[in-house]
Amino acid sequence: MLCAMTFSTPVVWSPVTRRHEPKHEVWVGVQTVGSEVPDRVDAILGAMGEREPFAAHPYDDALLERVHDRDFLAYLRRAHATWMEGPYADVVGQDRVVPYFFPTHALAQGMPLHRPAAAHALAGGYCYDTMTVIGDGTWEAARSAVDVALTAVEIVAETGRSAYALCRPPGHHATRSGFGGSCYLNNAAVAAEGLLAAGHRRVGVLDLDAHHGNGTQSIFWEREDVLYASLHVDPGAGWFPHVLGYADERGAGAGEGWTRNVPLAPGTGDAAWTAAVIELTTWLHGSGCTALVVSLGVDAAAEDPESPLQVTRDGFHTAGGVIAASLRPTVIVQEGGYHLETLGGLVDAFLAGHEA
Ligand code: SP5
Ligand code: ZN
Repeated sequence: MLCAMTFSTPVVWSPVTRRHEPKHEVWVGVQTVGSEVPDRVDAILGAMGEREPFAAHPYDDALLERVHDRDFLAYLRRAHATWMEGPYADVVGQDRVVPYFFPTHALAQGMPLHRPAAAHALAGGYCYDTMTVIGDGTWEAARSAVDVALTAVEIVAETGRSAYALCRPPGHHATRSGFGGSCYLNNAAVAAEGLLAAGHRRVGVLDLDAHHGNGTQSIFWEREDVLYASLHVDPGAGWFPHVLGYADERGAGAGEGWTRNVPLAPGTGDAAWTAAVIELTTWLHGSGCTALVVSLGVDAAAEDPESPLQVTRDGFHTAGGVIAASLRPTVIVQEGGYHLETLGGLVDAFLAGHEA
């Protein structure tokens, strides 16, 4: 007799994602302990139970180059080696690339800027904060996270069901030509391109991370084939990324109306958070998306040190179920989540809700 089997989500990962070790992040001029640490990978893997792990396959740069500028990719690939040729490690003991100079509009005032010669000046042309350092292994880890995402896309394209990509470092703050917010390469955006390449004509990105995914939003801002929907702590209440993630951002040009943001007040818990998940999932489904990328940050959790949202395991379980009931196939891409003791359980709760 046939019995109904519960679907078990395949878990794609790569040991290379552990190679990025930020060690520290500079915040308000102070060196603090890094939050986006390699232990996150093991915390999540340790909570995956019976789910089958898959090692990522290598992919060429074709889909990555649809998301990021070639100049940006060339910079990121070489940034640490170039930095180590400079005197920084000897003079100040700094073996990570950390920008100190930012050629923003405040400096340029509309004039054309020359490319800086010094590595310590060049970094601020690509990196928009002081928290997202580059060390030995950062490029290899970030590039392997893209392979993790693309392997999950391939599984989803074959099965028509869901797969979980244990990407690290995260990606949703990375723009076409810039990085920040602990993100270097935009794994979720590459996954969306992968789903388009697999034949989907309209793909939704649902961003559950506690922070607005400004990178993903910007990459698809003027596009109608990838819709971006995000719920996150209100940047207007003082939270990263500060200048983007407001409800009035709706896309432009061909993408006009295809971006949606739901900013949430600090302290928001399960009820309002899951209501926003339902609202945005329903919108993506109703807009004709035939596949979904979930940017699964679990830093909206009450225990998380990086956000004031108060979501519980129940909230993540409910979100997983809501998404499964509405829109498949789904590539679930790991973003933030920093409380090592509860991180794995939160991802497990989302996947269990998704499998139920
Ligand atoms: C992917 C993701 O969740 N990125 C988070 C980016 C927001 N980080 C803001 C950090 C603000 C300062 N936190 C102090 C931490 C001290 N170690
Ligand atoms: Zn986050």
